Amino acid sequence: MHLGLGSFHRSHQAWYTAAAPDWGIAAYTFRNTELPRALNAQEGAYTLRVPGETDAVEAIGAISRAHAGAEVEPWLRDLASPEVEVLTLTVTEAAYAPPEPGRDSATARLLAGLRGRYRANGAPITLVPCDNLPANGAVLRSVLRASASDDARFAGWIEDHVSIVSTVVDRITPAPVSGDAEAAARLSGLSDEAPVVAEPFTEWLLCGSFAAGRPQWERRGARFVDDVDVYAGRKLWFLNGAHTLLAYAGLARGHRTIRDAVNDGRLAALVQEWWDTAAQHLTVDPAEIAEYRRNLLIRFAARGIRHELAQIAHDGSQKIPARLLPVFRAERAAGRLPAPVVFGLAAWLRHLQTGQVRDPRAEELAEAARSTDAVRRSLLALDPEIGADDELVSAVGTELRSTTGRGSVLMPRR
Ligand code: CS2
Repeated sequence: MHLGLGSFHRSHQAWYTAAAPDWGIAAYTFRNTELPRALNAQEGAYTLRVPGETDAVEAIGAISRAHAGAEVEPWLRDLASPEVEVLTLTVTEAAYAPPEPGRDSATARLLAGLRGRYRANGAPITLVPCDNLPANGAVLRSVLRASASDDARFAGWIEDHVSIVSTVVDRITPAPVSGDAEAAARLSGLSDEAPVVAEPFTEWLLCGSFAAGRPQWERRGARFVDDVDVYAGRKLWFLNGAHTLLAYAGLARGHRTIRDAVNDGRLAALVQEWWDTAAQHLTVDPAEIAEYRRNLLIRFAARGIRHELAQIAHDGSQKIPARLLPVFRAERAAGRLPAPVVFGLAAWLRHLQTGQVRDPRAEELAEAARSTDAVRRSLLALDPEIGADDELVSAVGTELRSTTGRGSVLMPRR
């Protein structure tokens, strides 16, 4: 089963599962989108187009059926079935929080589903969180622990029968744009109402044990490793951190896509400075980091991948803590104030001030950004420790106000 049916699931986990014989995916989204209907009309199949030298199109048949948000019954039935041995999740960073009473959420449904399984037969199952959070398995484990703590037996069953695997996932997969279906049809001859476009690069690292069976994802190069933390740092800081910087600074400078932003010399320099800073806190062979950085520049500038900055700018309050703040803390501990983070936070605040913000904490953040002590309040809302750092607060304020020097990066291009 999968929870969080969208383009990324279909370019990543479903693509890996497609090579595993005997496995199929019951895919769920909690949004009531058209996507499940479109997919079911095609028996779950869809095309994945990978622009590149060959512009390859592949038909993927891993999804057996798809369900929209309102379909709670099949969700509970599937999750109670011992035939289901693995549940992968792509629910966004914001979803990893204990459920609030009476509110529907990914964790509320997950908990309801697991409770149903526990009562029905208690068959073991493995959860595979695939969101961009460090130690995503440990985070999900603590959310489940906190949520099930009122029922000791159920909590005990979770400990003994629910494995949680930590992962690092990677494949740049922009939201669909008009023209995708035509392009897929032209190249493949297949008509597809739900096409996906993704870059050629893909990576999946998994760490932990499986309580029951699992698809042979390694057939397509997934790697089972003893420790994912260092890979998580590499991915979240270097790729996602650069994405976040490019998104906020790029929007301020009038760009629309990652490709445009990274082709802007000033922003490219900012990204390099960020990578130099982050590299000091990662215990990875410098040659490997250099290679990773070179590849990222190629991936960001790839033709045929229209990755909108506005999409990446969503949910900043949930993304910045995983992408920029660990390096910030390490730099602070070494007695330094890292300029790229100061700059990134200023660019994020500038973005909040535009009012065009999609974020689970949008209201609170917009309010903070309007107040007289806007910088401190916004940073406090992001993270209390960050907001209490006077030197940072003052540097971010200066950056926001300045129209020369580094601050001019926030100015629209002429
Ligand atoms: C992006 C990611 O939208 C975002 O915030 O940074 O979705 C990114 O494209 C993926 O993590 C790449 O693997």
